[in-house]
Amino acid sequence: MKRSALTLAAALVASPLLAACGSAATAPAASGTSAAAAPATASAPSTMAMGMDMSSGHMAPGTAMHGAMTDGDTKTDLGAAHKTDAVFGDFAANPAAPTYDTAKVPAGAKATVQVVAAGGSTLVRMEVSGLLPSTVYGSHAHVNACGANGDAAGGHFEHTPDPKGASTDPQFANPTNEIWLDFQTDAQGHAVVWSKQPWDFSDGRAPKSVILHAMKTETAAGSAGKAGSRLACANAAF
Ligand SMILES: [Cu+2]
Repeated sequence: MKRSALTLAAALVASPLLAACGSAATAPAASGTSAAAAPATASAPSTMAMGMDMSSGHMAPGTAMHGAMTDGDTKTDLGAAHKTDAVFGDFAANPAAPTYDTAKVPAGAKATVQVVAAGGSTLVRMEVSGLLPSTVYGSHAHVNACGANGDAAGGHFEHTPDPKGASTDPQFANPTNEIWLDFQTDAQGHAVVWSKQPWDFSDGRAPKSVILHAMKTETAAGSAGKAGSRLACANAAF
Protein backbone atom coordinates (compact mmCIF):
# COMPACT_ATOMS: atom_id res chain seq x y z
CA MET A 1 0.00 0.00 0.00
CA LYS A 2 2.61 2.46 1.14
CA ARG A 3 4.99 1.32 -1.52
CA SER A 4 2.45 1.67 -4.30
CA ALA A 5 1.48 5.16 -3.14
CA LEU A 6 5.09 6.20 -3.30
CA THR A 7 5.53 4.65 -6.70
CA LEU A 8 2.55 6.66 -7.88
CA ALA A 9 3.97 9.81 -6.40
CA ALA A 10 7.29 9.22 -8.07
CA ALA A 11 5.61 8.62 -11.40
CA LEU A 12 3.34 11.62 -11.14
CA VAL A 13 5.97 13.99 -9.85
CA ALA A 14 8.23 12.90 -12.68
CA SER A 15 5.56 13.68 -15.27
CA PRO A 16 6.53 16.64 -17.48
CA LEU A 17 2.89 17.71 -17.46
CA LEU A 18 2.79 18.08 -13.71
CA ALA A 19 6.19 19.64 -13.66
CA ALA A 20 4.57 22.44 -15.63
CA CYS A 21 2.20 22.92 -12.71
CA GLY A 22 5.11 23.74 -10.41
CA SER A 23 7.30 26.76 -9.98
CA ALA A 24 8.82 28.01 -13.20
CA ALA A 25 12.07 28.41 -11.35
CA THR A 26 12.32 24.68 -10.80
CA ALA A 27 13.98 22.69 -13.54
CA PRO A 28 12.15 19.41 -14.11
CA ALA A 29 15.03 17.76 -15.90
CA ALA A 30 16.96 16.20 -13.06
CA SER A 31 14.69 13.36 -12.09
CA GLY A 32 16.01 10.24 -10.49
CA THR A 33 12.98 8.31 -11.67
CA SER A 34 13.38 6.14 -14.74
CA ALA A 35 11.51 7.36 -17.78
CA ALA A 36 9.51 4.14 -17.81
CA ALA A 37 7.89 5.12 -14.54
CA ALA A 38 6.32 8.24 -16.01
CA PRO A 39 2.81 7.84 -17.39
CA ALA A 40 2.97 8.08 -21.17
CA THR A 41 -0.36 9.81 -21.59
CA ALA A 42 -1.35 11.73 -18.49
CA SER A 43 -4.55 13.68 -18.94
CA ALA A 44 -4.57 17.26 -17.75
CA PRO A 45 -6.07 17.63 -14.28
CA SER A 46 -9.26 19.62 -14.62
CA THR A 47 -8.26 21.83 -11.74
CA MET A 48 -5.06 22.98 -13.38
CA ALA A 49 -6.53 26.39 -14.11
CA MET A 50 -7.79 26.99 -10.58
CA GLY A 51 -6.05 29.50 -8.40
CA MET A 52 -3.55 27.81 -6.16
CA ASP A 53 -0.82 28.66 -3.77
CA MET A 54 2.39 27.58 -5.38
CA SER A 55 4.50 28.62 -2.44
CA SER A 56 7.29 26.21 -1.75
CA GLY A 57 8.17 27.72 1.60
CA HIS A 58 7.55 24.38 3.23
CA MET A 59 10.58 22.92 1.52
CA ALA A 60 14.12 23.67 2.46
CA PRO A 61 15.90 25.73 -0.18
CA GLY A 62 17.63 23.52 -2.67
CA THR A 63 15.43 20.50 -2.01
CA ALA A 64 14.99 18.50 -5.21
CA MET A 65 11.35 18.72 -6.26
CA HIS A 66 11.34 16.08 -8.98
CA GLY A 67 13.60 13.35 -7.71
CA ALA A 68 12.50 9.79 -7.18
CA MET A 69 10.79 9.11 -3.90
CA THR A 70 12.02 6.32 -1.69
CA ASP A 71 10.67 4.69 1.43
CA GLY A 72 12.65 7.26 3.37
CA ASP A 73 10.61 10.05 1.81
CA THR A 74 7.23 9.26 3.30
CA LYS A 75 7.14 12.61 5.04
CA THR A 76 8.58 14.62 2.20
CA ASP A 77 6.80 17.32 0.35
CA LEU A 78 5.12 16.20 -2.90
CA GLY A 79 6.80 19.04 -4.73
CA ALA A 80 5.09 20.08 -7.94
CA ALA A 81 1.59 19.36 -6.76
CA HIS A 82 -1.42 21.56 -6.19
CA LYS A 83 -0.43 22.88 -2.80
CA THR A 84 -2.35 24.85 -0.23
CA ASP A 85 -0.83 26.18 2.98
CA ALA A 86 -3.60 26.92 5.48
CA VAL A 87 -3.29 28.63 8.85
CA PHE A 88 -6.44 28.26 10.93
CA GLY A 89 -8.10 31.25 12.53
CA ASP A 90 -11.40 32.99 13.14
CA PHE A 91 -13.64 32.97 10.05
CA ALA A 92 -14.16 36.74 9.97
CA ALA A 93 -10.46 37.41 9.58
CA ASN A 94 -9.53 34.12 7.96
CA PRO A 95 -12.35 32.85 5.69
CA ALA A 96 -10.11 30.45 3.76
CA ALA A 97 -9.24 28.39 6.86
CA PRO A 98 -11.72 28.94 9.67
CA THR A 99 -11.58 27.08 12.97
CA TYR A 100 -14.91 26.42 14.61
CA ASP A 101 -13.46 24.89 17.79
CA THR A 102 -10.38 26.69 19.03
CA ALA A 103 -9.92 24.17 21.86
CA LYS A 104 -9.28 21.35 19.37
CA VAL A 105 -7.97 23.33 16.39
CA PRO A 106 -6.27 26.34 17.95
CA ALA A 107 -5.83 29.55 15.99
CA GLY A 108 -2.42 29.32 14.36
CA ALA A 109 -2.59 25.56 13.75
CA LYS A 110 -1.56 24.72 10.20
CA ALA A 111 -2.48 22.31 7.44
CA THR A 112 -0.68 21.86 4.15
CA VAL A 113 -2.65 19.97 1.51
CA GLN A 114 -0.98 18.69 -1.65
CA VAL A 115 -2.73 16.95 -4.51
CA VAL A 116 -1.34 15.11 -7.50
CA ALA A 117 -4.16 14.01 -9.79
CA ALA A 118 -3.57 12.63 -13.28
CA GLY A 119 -3.71 9.51 -15.39
CA GLY A 120 -6.59 8.00 -13.47
CA SER A 121 -5.10 8.29 -9.99
CA THR A 122 -5.08 10.86 -7.23
CA LEU A 123 -2.66 11.18 -4.36
CA VAL A 124 -3.46 13.57 -1.52
CA ARG A 125 -1.00 14.40 1.23
CA MET A 126 -1.85 16.49 4.27
CA GLU A 127 0.52 17.66 6.96
CA VAL A 128 -0.88 19.28 10.09
CA SER A 129 0.76 20.99 13.05
CA GLY A 130 -0.26 22.97 16.09
CA LEU A 131 -3.08 20.57 16.97
CA LEU A 132 -3.67 18.75 20.26
CA PRO A 133 -0.98 16.18 21.08
CA SER A 134 -1.64 12.44 20.65
CA THR A 135 -5.17 13.01 19.42
CA VAL A 136 -7.22 11.30 16.72
CA TYR A 137 -8.96 13.56 14.20
CA GLY A 138 -11.22 12.61 11.33
CA SER A 139 -10.76 14.43 8.04
CA HIS A 140 -12.19 14.39 4.51
CA ALA A 141 -12.32 16.36 1.30
CA HIS A 142 -15.65 18.20 1.02
CA VAL A 143 -17.56 19.53 -1.97
CA ASN A 144 -17.95 23.22 -1.04
CA ALA A 145 -15.64 25.95 0.13
CA CYS A 146 -15.41 26.80 3.83
CA GLY A 147 -17.92 29.17 5.39
CA ALA A 148 -18.96 30.80 8.62
CA ASN A 149 -19.89 27.42 10.07
CA GLY A 150 -18.87 23.85 9.38
CA ASP A 151 -22.01 23.00 7.43
CA ALA A 152 -21.04 25.42 4.66
CA ALA A 153 -18.55 22.93 3.22
CA GLY A 154 -21.37 20.55 2.34
CA GLY A 155 -20.95 16.82 2.10
CA HIS A 156 -18.01 14.64 1.30
CA PHE A 157 -16.67 14.69 -2.22
CA GLU A 158 -17.57 11.36 -3.83
CA HIS A 159 -16.17 10.09 -7.12
CA THR A 160 -19.45 8.25 -7.65
CA PRO A 161 -22.08 10.30 -5.81
CA ASP A 162 -24.67 8.45 -3.77
CA PRO A 163 -27.93 9.17 -5.64
CA LYS A 164 -29.62 9.56 -2.26
CA GLY A 165 -27.17 12.31 -1.20
CA ALA A 166 -25.46 12.77 2.21
CA SER A 167 -24.38 9.16 2.11
CA THR A 168 -23.97 6.94 5.14
CA ASP A 169 -24.04 3.89 2.86
CA PRO A 170 -20.64 2.16 2.89
CA GLN A 171 -21.05 1.46 -0.81
CA PHE A 172 -20.51 5.20 -1.39
CA ALA A 173 -19.20 6.53 1.94
CA ASN A 174 -15.87 4.72 1.93
CA PRO A 175 -12.22 5.76 1.61
CA THR A 176 -11.99 4.61 -1.99
CA ASN A 177 -14.98 6.59 -3.28
CA GLU A 178 -14.28 9.55 -0.97
CA ILE A 179 -11.03 11.15 0.20
CA TRP A 180 -10.49 10.35 3.87
CA LEU A 181 -7.52 11.88 5.68
CA ASP A 182 -7.98 10.73 9.29
CA PHE A 183 -4.85 11.01 11.41
CA GLN A 184 -3.47 10.82 14.92
CA THR A 185 -1.14 13.57 16.02
CA ASP A 186 2.19 12.88 17.68
CA ALA A 187 3.22 14.30 21.04
CA GLN A 188 3.89 17.65 19.34
CA GLY A 189 0.46 17.89 17.69
CA HIS A 190 1.90 17.09 14.25
CA ALA A 191 0.85 14.48 11.70
CA VAL A 192 1.27 13.55 8.06
CA VAL A 193 -1.42 11.55 6.26
CA TRP A 194 -1.74 10.22 2.72
CA SER A 195 -4.71 9.05 0.69
CA LYS A 196 -4.68 7.47 -2.73
CA GLN A 197 -7.65 7.07 -5.06
CA PRO A 198 -7.97 5.05 -8.30
CA TRP A 199 -9.54 8.01 -10.14
CA ASP A 200 -8.79 11.64 -10.90
CA PHE A 201 -10.87 14.78 -11.45
CA SER A 202 -10.98 14.59 -15.25
CA ASP A 203 -14.80 14.66 -15.24
CA GLY A 204 -14.58 18.29 -14.08
CA ARG A 205 -15.70 17.77 -10.49
CA ALA A 206 -13.28 18.29 -7.62
CA PRO A 207 -13.43 19.00 -3.88
CA LYS A 208 -12.99 22.57 -2.65
CA SER A 209 -12.05 22.07 1.00
CA VAL A 210 -10.79 19.74 3.71
CA ILE A 211 -12.63 19.49 7.03
CA LEU A 212 -11.08 18.38 10.31
CA HIS A 213 -13.51 16.43 12.49
CA ALA A 214 -13.63 15.49 16.17
CA MET A 215 -13.59 11.70 15.69
CA LYS A 216 -12.21 8.92 13.54
CA THR A 217 -14.45 8.27 10.53
CA GLU A 218 -17.10 5.58 10.96
CA THR A 219 -17.55 2.77 8.44
CA ALA A 220 -20.71 0.87 9.46
CA ALA A 221 -23.91 0.98 7.41
CA GLY A 222 -26.05 3.92 8.50
CA SER A 223 -23.14 5.86 9.97
CA ALA A 224 -20.38 5.47 7.38
CA GLY A 225 -18.53 8.71 6.78
CA LYS A 226 -19.61 10.34 10.03
CA ALA A 227 -16.71 11.65 12.11
CA GLY A 228 -18.18 13.86 14.78
CA SER A 229 -18.41 17.61 14.75
CA ARG A 230 -16.69 19.83 12.21
CA LEU A 231 -13.77 21.47 14.02
CA ALA A 232 -12.14 23.43 11.23
CA CYS A 233 -12.07 23.83 7.46
CA ALA A 234 -9.40 24.69 4.92
CA ASN A 235 -10.06 25.65 1.30
CA ALA A 236 -7.71 23.56 -0.80
CA ALA A 237 -6.71 23.40 -4.47
CA PHE A 238 -7.52 20.00 -5.89
CU1 LIG B 1 -15.89 15.42 6.63
